[in-house]
Amino acid sequence: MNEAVLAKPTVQQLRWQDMELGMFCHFGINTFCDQEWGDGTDSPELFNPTQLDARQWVRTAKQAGFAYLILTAKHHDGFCLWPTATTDYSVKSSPWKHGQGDVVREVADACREEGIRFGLYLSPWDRHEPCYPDKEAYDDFYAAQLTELLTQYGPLVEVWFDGAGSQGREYDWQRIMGLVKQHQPDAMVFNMGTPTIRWVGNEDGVAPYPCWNTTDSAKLNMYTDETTSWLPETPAWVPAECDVPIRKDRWFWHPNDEHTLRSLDNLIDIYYRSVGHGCTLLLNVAPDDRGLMPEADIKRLIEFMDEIKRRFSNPITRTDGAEGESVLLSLNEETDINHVITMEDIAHGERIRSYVLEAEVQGQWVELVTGSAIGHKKIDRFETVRARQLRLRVTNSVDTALIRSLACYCC
Ligand code: FUL
Repeated sequence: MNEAVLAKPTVQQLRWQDMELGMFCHFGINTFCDQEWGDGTDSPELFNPTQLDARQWVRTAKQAGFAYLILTAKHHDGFCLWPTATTDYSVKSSPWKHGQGDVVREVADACREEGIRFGLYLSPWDRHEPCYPDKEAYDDFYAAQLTELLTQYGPLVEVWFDGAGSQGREYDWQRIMGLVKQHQPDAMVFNMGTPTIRWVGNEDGVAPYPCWNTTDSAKLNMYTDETTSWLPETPAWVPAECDVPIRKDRWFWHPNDEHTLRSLDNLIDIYYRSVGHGCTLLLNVAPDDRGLMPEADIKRLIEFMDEIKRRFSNPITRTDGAEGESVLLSLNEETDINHVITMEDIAHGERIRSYVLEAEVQGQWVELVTGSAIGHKKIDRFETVRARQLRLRVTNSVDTALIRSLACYCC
């Protein structure tokens, strides 16, 4: 294989992969009904957050170090968080702000003000809409909803297409993709149609290793054969996004449910197995029925991200932009190390197919770790060694290995 045939990311995909961390916000009629999947019959009267503050959501995301935020504009129950012209089943029919409010607008504005990229989730499966069983009528309905979202809320970083509930159902993906291309050409497309990013295959927030970025390996790395529904124009480079809720199995907020909050250790493990495997982590933190991020979730989230910053903000030493089969990192004096973070320059594809990390300990080179994919990022951890030098040796690559950075840490 050579450079010419190697799959490569687009500029938009590269930018997206660099973000590494996104916050998912599931909010809607379910928030007021203590449920995950509304059947579309809950009254809009129930939607009444008394203190909704989108800035508090976005500030939380920013403080934690997230680069983007994705909001459920419509979940499977069909209730719309924006005053759509397509249905009355929306905020328009709710007591919140006397039917004059628009949650999508408030979150979009807050994201813009705080410098967080904004994305939207629009469930294809709609359990409320009476025309849903009529394929053509619903395709029109869905296209109209999507057009509103793509044209009225500024630049979107990602459009999230959820496959749940749609098994065996065909939507007009050609048309849907056409709308995204027309109105938001830079937005990532999650999972369906001609995706530019793919579901990692589970809702635990963890990627298998290796998790190559290419479509031809996606099947091997996913637990489903989802790729079969992709359109033929799907690009060869389709990086994975790892979505997971901070409260186990709870995408929406539920009362008296703090015990489901994931532990700090669990979240750190998720980080190692998502970002640390070269993927993007999309962590769901759900606003409660006041319309605020719950204090307990914020506390856990900040604890989590503070710990990640503590571990990885200050490398002992680091080198950028190296090339070739061997990269040496001198530590000047004997130093304890137990983590190495390696990034490949993926603009040119995933050239590295296997590598070994070695440390010079008391004059001897000892093997620390062997691996295959590096891709956007690989975090390796190992028993602490007191080393003078660190060496990355690329044992197999399809072209000259390009190392964006190599850094070591002691955490
Ligand atoms: C799933 C949905 O069914 C869940 O409710 C949630 O939205 C999750 C992100 O995707 O497929």
